[in-house]
Amino acid sequence: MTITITAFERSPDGGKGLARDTRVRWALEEVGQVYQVRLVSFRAMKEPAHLALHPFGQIPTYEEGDLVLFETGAIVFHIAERHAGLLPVEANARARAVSWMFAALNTVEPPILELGTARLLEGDKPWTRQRLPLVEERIRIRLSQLSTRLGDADWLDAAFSAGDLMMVSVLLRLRSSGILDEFPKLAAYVARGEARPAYKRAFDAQLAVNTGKPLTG
Ligand code: GTB
Repeated sequence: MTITITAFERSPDGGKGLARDTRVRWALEEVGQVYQVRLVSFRAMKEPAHLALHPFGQIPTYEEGDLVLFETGAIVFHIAERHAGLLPVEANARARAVSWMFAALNTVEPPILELGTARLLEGDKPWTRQRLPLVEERIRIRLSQLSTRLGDADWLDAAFSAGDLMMVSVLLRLRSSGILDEFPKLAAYVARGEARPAYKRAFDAQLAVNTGKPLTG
């Protein structure tokens, strides 16, 4: 069955791979699923046709036959459940990998998103100078805990899983802040994720959309 996802017609990051379609592309590449992409403008996202797919008028969405999904957590979980390669077969290891997916989205990503909000949307507010260090400190606490747990391992729980895919995707949002580099084990962990051939294919595909340059090779 054809899989179609939606992505920004032009991502505000110009193709740095930070928009959330990249993590869905990455999951599809990891499991070897071919997919199509429908590009949507900011205006089209708020129109009825797209709102029927995504109640909050956002990207990405995922369509497969009569199944329509939104929320990258649900989409990546669906892909991982249906295809081999992103979740361990052993039941307990599988449950732990799912825990890491939730941890990425519910525990690590929120303070990282707060930093983006504080800088981009509230940067001109008089209280931002006082607030920023508090937000950054909350991120450092989480990264310190995560780094301790990761230790010298390559991945969070033995083999690479959808939990790592989600965690690396979330941490990538931090790179431009410099905070990630304060945690060398996590910076190396993210680099390992980015070095995966499936990630590179996903990244190149979104870059091609955002630079208008066709994929080669
Ligand atoms: N919780 C949802 C999920 O995980 O699927 C969040 C989806 C979401 O935030 N989508 C964003 C969106 O559609 C795009 S990814 N925004 C448009 C809107 O809400 O009107 C967030 C994003 C956007 C841009 C950058 N960037 O340029 O760096 C990074 C991340």
